[in-house]
Amino acid sequence: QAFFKPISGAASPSSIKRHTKISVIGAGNVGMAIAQTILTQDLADELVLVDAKPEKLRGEMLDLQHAAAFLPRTKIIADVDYAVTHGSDLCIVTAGARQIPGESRLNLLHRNVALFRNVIPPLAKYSPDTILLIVSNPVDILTYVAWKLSGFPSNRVVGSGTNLDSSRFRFLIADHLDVNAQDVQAYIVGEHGDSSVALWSSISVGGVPVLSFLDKQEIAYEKETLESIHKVVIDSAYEVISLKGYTSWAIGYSVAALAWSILRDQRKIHPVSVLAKGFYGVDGGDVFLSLPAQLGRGGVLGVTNVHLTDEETQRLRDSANTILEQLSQLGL
Ligand code: 6V0
Repeated sequence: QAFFKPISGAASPSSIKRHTKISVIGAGNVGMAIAQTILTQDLADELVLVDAKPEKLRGEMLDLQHAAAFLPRTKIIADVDYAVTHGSDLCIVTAGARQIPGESRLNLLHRNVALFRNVIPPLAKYSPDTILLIVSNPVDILTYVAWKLSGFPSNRVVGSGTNLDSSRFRFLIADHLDVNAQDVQAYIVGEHGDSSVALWSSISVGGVPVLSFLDKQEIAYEKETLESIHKVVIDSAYEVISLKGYTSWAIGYSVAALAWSILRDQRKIHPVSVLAKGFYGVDGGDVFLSLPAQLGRGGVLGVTNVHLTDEETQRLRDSANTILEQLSQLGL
């Protein structure tokens, strides 16, 4: 006898509401921070975890399932077999190899490309209409690799890119000016990493353009302080890793915000890694790097035309060339 006496003719939940399914590949620090943030946001009806380590995977799945009494209802499943991901609306890839002491960045890159050969084709096979959101580093290069290996159109392959760098930037500016970070509009674009480009000319706080305001007030020393903030942003991932061993919370929130914009068709603008050829004078070849892009249910809907100074344009092209140089060593 059923515990619940059904009302005859009542529609099943799947016929009432569209079913949203998110798969997170890699149940490490970053994948689990993303998974738990997604759960708190009532974004998915089904959350799938995939990892290569079955015990760790099952442990993480059970631990999240045990929080069901405190969370919006979400079916949480986990498996080492990619068949479990079938029909996903969004696949978030955080699987990655860790750098071995003394290993070159290039060697690590080759290992991560080999890893992606095991991850991306099955995702594309089981969810041919999915959107791929790549988080594993080096994110711009691996987003390109995912695009190539999936055969998807470029609007359905996006990298988390400098979305996190930009939120660190907004936090530091807000902290310095004693305002709310959500009122700070500021973008870091280009490569997620050392060659990222801060778009100074477009920073505004509550609608006030910061640089021209400082220029009018002739507060030159403030300008220098703001410039030093970009350096702190670049160093901040290294600092967190040296202190706690990895980064997780901020990337978790940052990727969950991207997932929200995509699956809820928010059409919000995020600095994320997209196929940049043809934008802002990037014309050296197919390269993924972060630009302010509009995200919605179709994936990347477009790239906004932020005003860039000549210096910012040049830095963006340099950033593109740095990535292209590494891509040329992959032989894909
Ligand atoms: P981690 O804790 O080592 O987790 C990686 C997970 O991937 C582990 O659980 C592995 O078992 C799993 N894994 C390895 N190979 C496979 C495979 N073939 N299939 C499935 N799973 C596999 O690393 P962490 O979670 O800290 O970082 C994950 C990745 O995110 C790394 O590449 C980081 O560099 C990257 N980050 C990217 C950021 C960004 O802004 N784009 C920010 C932070 C970290």
